[in-house]
Amino acid sequence: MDTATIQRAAINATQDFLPLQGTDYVEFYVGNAKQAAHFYKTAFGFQSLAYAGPETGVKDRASYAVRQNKLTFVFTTPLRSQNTIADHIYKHGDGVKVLALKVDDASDAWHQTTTRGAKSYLEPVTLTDSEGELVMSGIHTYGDTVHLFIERKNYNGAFMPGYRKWESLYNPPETGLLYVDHCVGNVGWNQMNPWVSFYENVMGFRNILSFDDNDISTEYSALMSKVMSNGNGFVKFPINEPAEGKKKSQVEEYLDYYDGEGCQHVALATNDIVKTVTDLQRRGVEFLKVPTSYYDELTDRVGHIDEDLNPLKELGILVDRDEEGYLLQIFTKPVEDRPTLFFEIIQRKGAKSFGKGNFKALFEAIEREQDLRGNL
Ligand code: TYF
Ligand code: FE
Repeated sequence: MDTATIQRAAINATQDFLPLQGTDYVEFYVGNAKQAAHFYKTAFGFQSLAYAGPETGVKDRASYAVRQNKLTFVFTTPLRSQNTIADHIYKHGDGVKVLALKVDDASDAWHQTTTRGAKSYLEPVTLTDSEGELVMSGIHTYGDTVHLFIERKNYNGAFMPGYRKWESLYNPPETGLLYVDHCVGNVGWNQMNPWVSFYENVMGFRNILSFDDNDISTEYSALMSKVMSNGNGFVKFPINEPAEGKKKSQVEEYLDYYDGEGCQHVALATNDIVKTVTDLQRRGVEFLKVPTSYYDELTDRVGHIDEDLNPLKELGILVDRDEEGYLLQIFTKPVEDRPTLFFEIIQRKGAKSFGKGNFKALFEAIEREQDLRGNL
C-alpha cells in the first residue's frame, strides 16, 4: 500500500463512528401476526424461530420471529386497542416498523447517533435471560419507522430475551432467500435531501448513487432517488421522493395509502433467482410483469449473461449491467391490500448498482397497476 492509501484507510477507520455488521432483522407491525407468520412461511419459505406474547410474559403484544438463512423477519400485533402498535396499524396498515441493525456496541451506536442529532426511540437497555445478555437501543428515522441497534455478542438464545423458541409442526421448505440486500424508504416532497443528510451526518453513511426525475420519469410516474450506504456496504438505504409527472407519482400513491413516509420495499438476495422465483410463484407470490418485447432488446442492452433467456422471460426476471457486472431482479406486487410495501428479489453477479436500465419497464409495469386502482 502507498502512503495515500494507508492515510485514506486510517481516515475511513476513524470516520466510521457507526460500524454495522448488517441487517439484524426487519419487524413488521401487522393486524394478525399469527397469520402473517404463516403466510411468510408458506409463501416465502421462512422457518419458525421464536415467539413472544402473554405466555412468555409480554402482555401487550404477540410477536413471531421467522428466519431464512441470514434473513430474520418479526411480525408483531397488539393484543388490545389502547396501544401504540394498534395506532401504527390503524394509520399505516401493515408495514415495516423496525429496521434493526447488527452492531458490536449498542450503547455506543446510540450515543454516536443521538449526539449527532438523532431522536432517541429507545435508550440503551440490557435484556437478560438464561441464554445471556442482549443490548439494544434505537433512534427514529423517516415517518414512524425506527432503527434499533442490536448487540448480541453475549447472547446465545434463539432470538432475544422475552422470546421462547418456536417449534412448529408446519415447516415448508426454504426458497433460497439469503439476506437483506437493501431497504428503500419513501419520503415526502423535498424530503429526500434532508434524509440523505440524516444518513450522512447522523449515521455516517455515504451517497453512492443518485437518480433524478430525468433518469426515471416515465409517461407519468416520476421519482427521485439517492442510495445511501454505510462504510462497509453491508447496509444500503435508497431514499425516494415523488417528482412531478403527468399523473400521480408511485411514491405519492404510497405516501397517500401509507398515510406518511415509510419503507417501500425490502430487497432480498438469492444465489439462484430462477429457482427462487419459480418457487415463490408456485407458492402464490405475485410479481409485476413486463411486456415480452423487453426480452427482444435484452441481449443488445446487457450483452452475454450466464442464464438462459427463456426462463427469465417466462418468470419476468429483469436484467441490468454496470461497470462491475450484472444483476437480475424482479418485484412483487404489494403484499397487502394497500399499495404500500412490496419485495424485490435480487441476484447480483458483480453489479453493485440498482437496475437503472430497468426503471422504464419496471415503472411502466407499476403504472399499469396504478391505473387498475384508478390513479389519476
Ligand atoms: O431500490 C432501487 O433503487 C431499485 C429501483 O419504486 C426501484 O429497486 C426504485 C423505486 C421503485 C422501485 C424500484
Ligand atoms: Fe430496490
